[in-house]
Amino acid sequence: MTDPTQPLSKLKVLNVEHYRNIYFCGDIHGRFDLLEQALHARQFSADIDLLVLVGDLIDRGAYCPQVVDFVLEGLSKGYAAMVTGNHDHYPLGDYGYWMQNDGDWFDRLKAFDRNEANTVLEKLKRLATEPLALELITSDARIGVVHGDVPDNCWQRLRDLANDTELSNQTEKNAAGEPRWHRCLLSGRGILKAKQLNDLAGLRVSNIDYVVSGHVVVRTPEFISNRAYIDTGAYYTHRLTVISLPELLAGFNAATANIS
Ligand SMILES: [Mn+2]
Repeated sequence: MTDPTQPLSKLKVLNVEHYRNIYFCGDIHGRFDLLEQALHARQFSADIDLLVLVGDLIDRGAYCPQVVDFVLEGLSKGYAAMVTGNHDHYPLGDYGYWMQNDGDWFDRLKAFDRNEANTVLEKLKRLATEPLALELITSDARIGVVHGDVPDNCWQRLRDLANDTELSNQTEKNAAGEPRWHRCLLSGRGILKAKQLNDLAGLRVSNIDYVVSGHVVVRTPEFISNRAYIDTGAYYTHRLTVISLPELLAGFNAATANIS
């Protein structure tokens, strides 16, 4: 089993050109029912398609263990790739903090079946070691994936941080289980500030074609500059966004056309 104190993996570069279809999925938050529906509607094939998750797999929804099992299987079989969200790190932080932040499903599971809860906790610790950022090489573009924000809106800065061995060995965490320098990656809400300051152009991330994120709830997938926000608040809106690569690229093209 994975050692939870090991340095977190940060940036993973994946060539995904060989998949038939690539889908990007917003924050699931335990809504395995919606995930199943969406994959069925898309005729998702675990043999030839890839599902890219922007993090926050657990908490709030009713089917957290099912989401965890599906994603763990997908990671090992190659039909899923993910970045971690803030909620995916809570199981490594203070228990009380997690419980106060929608982890109560786990408390109930523990009261009901302690052994099963321990098994699930081990799986959650394994998921928390997944990368904070993905860099996907597709035949059309290089696409970054993070749950929150990119440090300094510069993908090269992220690469440099990920390669910094001193930072990589840093295991100090806050109550939320997050190593400090990762905070903007996991919990950044730059889009809100940019909207407030009316500086949407400032959201552009340099040194990468496009960036896809979750964490901030939007009504429908929102495209601003070279960024896409795809968390449509599944756990309470009952709408989980699963968007294909061509749909995503069309969204970016439309956003670019609006600016010029
Ligand atoms: Mn989040």
